[in-house]
Amino acid sequence: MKFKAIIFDLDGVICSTDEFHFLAWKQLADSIGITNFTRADGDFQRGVSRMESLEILLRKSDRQFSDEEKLALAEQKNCIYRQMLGTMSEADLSENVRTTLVALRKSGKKLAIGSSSKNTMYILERLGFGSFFDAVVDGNMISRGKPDPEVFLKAAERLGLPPEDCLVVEDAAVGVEAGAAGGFSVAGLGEAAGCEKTAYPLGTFADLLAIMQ
Ligand code: B16
Ligand code: MG
Repeated sequence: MKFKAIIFDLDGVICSTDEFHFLAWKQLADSIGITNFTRADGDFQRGVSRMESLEILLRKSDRQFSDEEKLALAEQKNCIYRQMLGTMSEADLSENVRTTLVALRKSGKKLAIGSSSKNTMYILERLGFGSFFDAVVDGNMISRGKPDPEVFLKAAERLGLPPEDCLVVEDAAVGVEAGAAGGFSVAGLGEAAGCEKTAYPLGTFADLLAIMQ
């Protein structure tokens, strides 16, 4: 048995909150006169922290913003995003993810979350998985965002396991970098499936069952 545990990224792996992120940033962009913020720009925000995501958006503006203004903009975006998260329910967890998580749990694997999001607990609660995971490490608990491995190293530490016993599952290139930098094997979904440092490209979330056998 190669891995004793899995550390999952949240946005883009367990759930599809990435669309809400894009729509909320787009709304913020429009409100400050940035009209050319696209989905392609949104893809660069995958996995990176809220403040770094804001910097990616502000590259499209001619204006300079003070640190105070930036904090206010990030807060404004988060309010819009939280309203969208409020519409989520257990029905928003795909059946594929739900049944795979339950099967992994039954097989005795330890399961953790390693997410950049400061809204992690709120999202897990909305999905009815607030107390499912053995460890949750999120954006509130780290001082360095992905591609730094801090979030995954902390999750492994909380599980009481070394990185080589844990598989990291990611959807973002920065997340794959973070996992590899921490000494983890990485499984990738979506764009992360094609990253050089991804050891296990996934066609679907359920492919994890074969890897973990
Ligand atoms: P928040 P993950 C990341 O979550 C998102 O992919 C990224 O788009 C977002 O900027 C970041 O969380 C921070 O989110 O504003 O909720 O703190 O993919 O690491 O689970
Ligand atoms: Mg992600």
